[in-house]
Amino acid sequence: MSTMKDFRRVADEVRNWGRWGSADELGTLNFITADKVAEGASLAKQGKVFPLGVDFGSSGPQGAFKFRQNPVHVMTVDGGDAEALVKYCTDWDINSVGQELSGFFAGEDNPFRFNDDMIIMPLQAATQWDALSHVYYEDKLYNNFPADSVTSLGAKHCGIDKVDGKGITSRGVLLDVVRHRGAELYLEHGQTITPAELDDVAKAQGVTVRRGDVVLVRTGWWARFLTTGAGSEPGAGLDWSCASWLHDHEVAAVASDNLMVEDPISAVEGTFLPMHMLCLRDMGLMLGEYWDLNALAADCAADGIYEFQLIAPPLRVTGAVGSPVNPIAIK
Ligand code: UVW
Repeated sequence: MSTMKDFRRVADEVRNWGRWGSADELGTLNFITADKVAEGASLAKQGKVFPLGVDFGSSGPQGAFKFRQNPVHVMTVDGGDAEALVKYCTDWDINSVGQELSGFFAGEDNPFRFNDDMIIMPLQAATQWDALSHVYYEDKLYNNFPADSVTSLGAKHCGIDKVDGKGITSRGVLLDVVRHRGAELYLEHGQTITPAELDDVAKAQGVTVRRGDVVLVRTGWWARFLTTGAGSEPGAGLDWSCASWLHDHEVAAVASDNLMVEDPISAVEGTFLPMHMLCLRDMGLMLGEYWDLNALAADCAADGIYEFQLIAPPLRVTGAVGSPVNPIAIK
């Protein structure tokens, strides 16, 4: 078990505050230069597309942890309303310009009908990016911004809306730890992934992790969830020391198919999610969770190509500390 003293030493080593200026809110996304974007795009050679997002619905992985629920999807207009709209819409002031357009929505001689819906959900409910403002400690966010600048109005600094200019698109690299270990479906809890193993997997796959890459680590958690529906199973994740590996490789962002990227049971005595603290607050490195890497992994194993163009733009939710995303890998 590591101590908070070990943690603080690593935090001092990996901290990127000031590296891209005192106003920077992009963190390691700064490693994604124009050349890097072009390098990523050059990897889309075969026209194969892999959507990496999971379903946003009532059968998602949330619920076990009381502060997060699965998405609630509600129809606000559906086929059941069609008759009522025809019958009553001329009496309803259903648009801001009033009667003039109400016949547009429905009418006995007008065939036009429509459906509308809305969704209520935590932004962290399914496939997501953690913004840099998601996790902090000792009253500081990334780049020395005060933690109390995240208020009930949202994140003034390091919100997910701040990274919009980056796309996010780069070279993606899959590190398939499940396949490397010869596991059937997934890694059991306790089988933590170390920095040395990340190097071994990359070497065995014949791929090099370079500056500005988005690294995807497959643990099999999502495949396991699809068979059990157990959203609270910890599964395996990265050991907290992988923060130094990500720092040394100048990775732009990291994502995984599990619920927290890192091992949910902390190996640093007296704290929780130490890698979150190091990545989000000290390094300024975004974390992606609940990414479905199964189809991509099967294809990489088949053709031996573990690099691809990755396109994963978050929603521009003003001041949000995270965002749903539907990432796409293209080979
Ligand atoms: C927490 O559980 C706080 O964070 P995440 O969703 O990033 O795992």
